[in-house]
Amino acid sequence: MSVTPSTAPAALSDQEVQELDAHWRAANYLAVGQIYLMANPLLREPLRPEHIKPRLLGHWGTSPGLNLVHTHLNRIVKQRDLDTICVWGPGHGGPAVLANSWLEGSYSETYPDVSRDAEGMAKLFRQFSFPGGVPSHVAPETPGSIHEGGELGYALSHAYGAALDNPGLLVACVIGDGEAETGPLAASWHGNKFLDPVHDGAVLPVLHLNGYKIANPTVLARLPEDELDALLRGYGHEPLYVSGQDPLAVHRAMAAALDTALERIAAIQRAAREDGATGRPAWPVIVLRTPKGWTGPAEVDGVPVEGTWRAHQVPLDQVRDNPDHLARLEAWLRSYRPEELFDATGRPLPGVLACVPDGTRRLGSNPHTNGGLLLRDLPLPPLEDYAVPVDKPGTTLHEPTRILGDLLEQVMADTAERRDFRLVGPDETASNRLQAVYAATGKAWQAATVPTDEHLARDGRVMEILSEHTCQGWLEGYLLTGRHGLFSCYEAFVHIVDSMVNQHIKWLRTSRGIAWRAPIASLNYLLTSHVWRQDHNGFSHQDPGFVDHVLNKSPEAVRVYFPPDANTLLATADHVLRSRDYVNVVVAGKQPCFDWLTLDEARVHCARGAGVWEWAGTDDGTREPDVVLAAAGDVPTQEVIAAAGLLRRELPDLAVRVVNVVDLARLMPAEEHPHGMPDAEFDALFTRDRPVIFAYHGYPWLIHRLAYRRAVHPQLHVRGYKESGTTTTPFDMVVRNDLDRYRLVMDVIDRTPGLAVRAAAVRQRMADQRARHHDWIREYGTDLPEVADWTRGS
Ligand SMILES: Cc1ncc(C[n+]2csc(CCOP(=O)(O)OP(=O)(O)O)c2C)c(N)n1
Ligand SMILES: [Mg+2]
Repeated sequence: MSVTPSTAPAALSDQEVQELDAHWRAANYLAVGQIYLMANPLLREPLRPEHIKPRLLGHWGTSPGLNLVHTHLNRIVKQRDLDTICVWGPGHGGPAVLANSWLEGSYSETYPDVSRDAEGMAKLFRQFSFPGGVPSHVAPETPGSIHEGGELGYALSHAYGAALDNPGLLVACVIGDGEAETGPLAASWHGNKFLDPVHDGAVLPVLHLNGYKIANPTVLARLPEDELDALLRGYGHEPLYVSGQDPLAVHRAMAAALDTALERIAAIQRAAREDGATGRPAWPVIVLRTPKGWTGPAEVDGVPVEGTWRAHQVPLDQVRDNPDHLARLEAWLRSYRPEELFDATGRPLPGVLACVPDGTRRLGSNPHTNGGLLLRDLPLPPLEDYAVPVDKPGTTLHEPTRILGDLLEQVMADTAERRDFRLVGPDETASNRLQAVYAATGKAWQAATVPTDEHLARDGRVMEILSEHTCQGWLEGYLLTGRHGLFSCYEAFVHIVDSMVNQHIKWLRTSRGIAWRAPIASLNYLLTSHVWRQDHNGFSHQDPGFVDHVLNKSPEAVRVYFPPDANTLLATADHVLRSRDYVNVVVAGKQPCFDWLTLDEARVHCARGAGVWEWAGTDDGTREPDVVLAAAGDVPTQEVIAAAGLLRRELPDLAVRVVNVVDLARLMPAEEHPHGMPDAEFDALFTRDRPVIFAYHGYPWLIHRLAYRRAVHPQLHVRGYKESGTTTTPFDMVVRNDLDRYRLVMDVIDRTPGLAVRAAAVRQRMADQRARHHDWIREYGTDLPEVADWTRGS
């Protein structure tokens, strides 16, 4: 099969082509200037070594392609008055996006000291990748960006997230051909099976086939054309090809491709919105095949550079010391004919700016890229409508996530018109017991359906794809453009997005320091189907380490919650869904769990983040407790309460304080985390010197890490998951990891001074119980009746 360009040349006048080319040359000039120059920005005098930055940093190779896309997006945005943003996958091409932002004036409006004249150009150049300046990548500091592009792979899922529920928005998305090799990017092509042409905007991918990554060719660039074409069509796209290296011909081809793409998009949207078409449309994708480092030095020191992998970063790297490199840089810069692009004061000439749209239509000024400006508070129903009654703690059971599902159903119903809340997850919404939401909205789906399917809907706002990366990327794109959402995930598999969440936390951390970036809704995780209750799946599904991972990150942007029952989960959810600029990790089980707190108690407990549960202990406040039993997590809470009950019965004169921690960061020092407890408060709660037996949901080391500075730390003994997992009974999981009530009682006896001898018989009974448990489950396959039927008070 032969692939012919599927676009007709646009009827551009020669003047239009010249103006587009002038804009592109100006952007290229500014990109090169940022990489190399710290003085003499307009080359008003011959280039000398002292004009050159001492450290040459940045990425040239992708920049001419990005500049081409930006120039041509300007044209169609202006011509068609489009509401458009662009996600720059090769975000390492920061010089290109900054250059365009400066040209269109967005940059100087955002940063007035970098004015659109010679003085501002000098600053623009100098600040790039310079100490105290701006990052070399597209970053939160870059006007018009929602995507860092440092860690490759997330461009297209971000673009889809931005387009969801933004029916008037066009989201262009440049995908590096290297980036296209990543797993996350490969999965995200399928976003087009979820995008509703009626309620969502359009995504226009531009596959940037410059042929190379850092040091290698790219897979897609070396496929025979018909194979690439088949691949993209297989992804459900209609490819439009632009290729060449003659700038004026490429301008014409690119303009034609964009015109065609926009016409196709308009036709798809019209068919769906006006004619009720329900087929899955083949959305256009532009394949842009131009040389890497196009217009840069063709060869350097005798080796080819332009159009090869050598163009990736800085093509001439000894400019200060090597006169030949210096002369070639000057020739390279002058090849853009800056005197035709900028006036005597350094301002871009009118012809250069002819394609640039105005005001908020400019890509660097579109409010969708500063989503907090558009954010509205989420309507959250009164928690009283969902709370479970608790007459006596530990006597009734509910599935916490199911209760939360009822609340989320209402949130979905209340946002049916405004469409600014999405629930994402890798195929686990129902498994995680949140299926009540389906009563209010369906699962987004544009592909084929069969009669046995359930809850699939073209306009659904639950997003389920078995790609945690894609879920994460969609949600990030959605939040960054000013909406709300929740990601529900199996606890063990959320690790798949470790690296993505790193980047999002970095983004939030940096954005907090940028005055013009308005706060956005937090990224909320509900981690369920957790380590302690993997009844179906066992060891492969057991890993509570995501919390360890996120707590390494900027503390000001991370919150971790362990609500121990249904009402505390409601109070926590209410809190996180109202919060801004955080990554909130909420870990809660889906299995029946004892109700400990009424809604009012849950609210104050969550507000405190950690507190004494007086009713559970024997610490009557008349003297210091002999021992503290602490818990974080639903299963550890149950074991601690059961252990406290055993101690009350077996050692009634022992003063046991029961502490529950719902907000893990409270354990951190106040100087290290905004939620951290001052020492005085911590010492009062946990004592300075009594044994503290801490039953924790995850890996025990984390609690030591968080509490190592506290006075009581030498007395702190943490029980948690120690990688002993399998498919077994719920109680056996805690026994295997020494987190069970009997082991906790033994810990108390072992660590409380004076108890070892006095309570030797009690300790022995506890050990015997563990032995009985061992034999019982092997004989009957279920937990001991006194464990399985345990309630507080029994
Ligand atoms: C996930 C990830 N892996 C590796 C890198 C290191 N890296 C930076 S740029 C690059 C090559 C990118 O090639 P491509 O996507 O084709 O971009 P372009 O050619 O437009 O520069 C690589 C591997 C990265 N940034 N992210
Ligand atoms: Mg490339």
